[in-house]
Amino acid sequence: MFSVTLRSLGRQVHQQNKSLAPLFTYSKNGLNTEASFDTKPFKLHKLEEGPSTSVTLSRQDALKYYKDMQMIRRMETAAGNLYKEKIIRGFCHLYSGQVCFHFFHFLSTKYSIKFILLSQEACCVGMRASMRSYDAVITAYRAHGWTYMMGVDPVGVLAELTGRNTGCQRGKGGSMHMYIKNFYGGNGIVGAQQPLGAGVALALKYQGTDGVCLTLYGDGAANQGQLYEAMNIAQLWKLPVIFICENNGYGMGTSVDRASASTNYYTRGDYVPGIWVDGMDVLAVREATRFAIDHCATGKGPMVMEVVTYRYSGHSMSDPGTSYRSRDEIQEVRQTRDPITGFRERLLTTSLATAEELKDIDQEVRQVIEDAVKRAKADKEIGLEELTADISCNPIDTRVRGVTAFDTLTHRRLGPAVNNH
Ligand SMILES: Cc1ncc(C[n+]2csc(CCOP(=O)(O)OP(=O)(O)O)c2C)c(N)n1
Ligand SMILES: [Mg+2]
Repeated sequence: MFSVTLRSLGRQVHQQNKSLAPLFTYSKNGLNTEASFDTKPFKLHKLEEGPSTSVTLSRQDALKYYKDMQMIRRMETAAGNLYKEKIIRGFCHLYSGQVCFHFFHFLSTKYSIKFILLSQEACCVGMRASMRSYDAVITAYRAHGWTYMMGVDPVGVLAELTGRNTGCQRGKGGSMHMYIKNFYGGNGIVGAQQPLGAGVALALKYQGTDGVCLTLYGDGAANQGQLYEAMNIAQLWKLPVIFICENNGYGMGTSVDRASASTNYYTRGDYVPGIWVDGMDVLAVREATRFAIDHCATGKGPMVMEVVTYRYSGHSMSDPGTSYRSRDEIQEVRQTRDPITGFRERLLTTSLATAEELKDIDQEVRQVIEDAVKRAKADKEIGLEELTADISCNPIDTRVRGVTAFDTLTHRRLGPAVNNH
């Protein structure tokens, strides 16, 4: 039932990665300062030239990407455990390999609605590596990894999930509603962020910057009409937006082959140029993103990027993810395409890092996440008076409906507005 397309693509990627001979430069201590790799070829739609398939990686960047991917995976594992302990309530979609937890925290502490997300670390780490400080991002509900990559530390993410005042939204947003400067969040309605991303791109253009908005959505959301409305206006107005389809093979329990008349998502913008990218290779994602940003920032209009990845877990915490695909399929991806294992092997075979160094990073990451979990459990929740604060940037009405229309609460501004255009 699983996407035959994805499975065969996965095998091709694996075979090609194995046969690609890296080039490297030795430094004195026997470790390389830099190495070059070939990525799997990008597939192009309405483009004469694509990103370079020959990529260079510095040792410094290599260690950073490795650490970031491990941090996201451990953070998501910790979120999964906190959810199982019932300390995180509500929605939770993980992004590890691609995992994501959504959850509406404060108002849903009494309900145990389960959700999870899975294995897509290379996607956000690779994209972030090519972004400039003023580029923007908006994504769907698998937002934890992106929140971290845009500058929130693991305490800010995990404490948000447990609804504490040290969470990045002071515990009022939860899994699907995390934000920081230039990050327009987690959005829980499938497809809703696609026109919003075009709007953010319009704002960037209107303000006279050459900033680009990375607008992410899943393969399931790629069948939503509003995506095509957004693409139409983006092409007409040459908006600097990259429509990024994270194709993880499934929308909830439905495989791409069952849901989409065309699974070539990179071509589905029709008149919008597109690129197909191996989303399990952080370097391929980095190069493709650099290319797409350059395209959009130079006034050529939008671009579509299909990033092929996978989710190990079910859709959410309540989905074991085994009724619509086989355990063998998941195992095969873990063994042949895992973004972290594959990258680790590359670093070791090219002597960009030693096994000891990577072990030290693993240990450091483990400690950071352990400490963040302690904080996420121990920190305080906000008081009731803050529950209705900071809802609007410039509130017209200072009274907010409470449990009933007759039981109102006061709206106050406590903190500065973020992303206030
Ligand atoms: C408008 C809307 N319809 C349905 C849902 C329920 N729903 C939540 S996630 C999801 C599947 C989305 O799949 P995909 O876009 O591939 O994202 P992934 O979970 O694979 O990251 C659906 C149907 C929703 N949240 N919003
Ligand atoms: Mg999907």
